[in-house]
Amino acid sequence: VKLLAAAVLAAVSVTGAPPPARVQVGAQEFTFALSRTRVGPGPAIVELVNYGQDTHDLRLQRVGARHVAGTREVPPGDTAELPVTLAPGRYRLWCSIADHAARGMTAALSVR
Ligand SMILES: [Cu+2]
Repeated sequence: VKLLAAAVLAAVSVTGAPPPARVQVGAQEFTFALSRTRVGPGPAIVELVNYGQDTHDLRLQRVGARHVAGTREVPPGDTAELPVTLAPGRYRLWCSIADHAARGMTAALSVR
C-alpha cells in the first residue's frame, strides 16, 4: 500500500496541476441549469449543452470586469466547451441570442 501511495504521488507530481474544474450549463427555452453554482478559482471548462429546440450560446463575465468570454452558437443537441481561468468573484452567465436573456436565460456562478 505504501508503494502504491508513493506511485500515485509521483504520478500527480509529474502531471502537475490538477485537471480544470468543470461546470456544465444545460440550456433549454428559456433557462440555464448549472451543474454547480460555486467553483474554486483557476482553470475551468464551462460546457454548454443545448437540450432545447432553438440555437443558444453562452456568455460569461465576472461582475465588475470588462472581458466577456463566450461560446459559438450551439444548435439543438450540440455542446460547446469554453475554457476559462476564473478569478474569485461573482460571474454572470447569459445567452446572447435574440431576447433569450430577458426571457430567463441567465445564471450566476460564484468563484471562491
Ligand atoms: Cu438562447
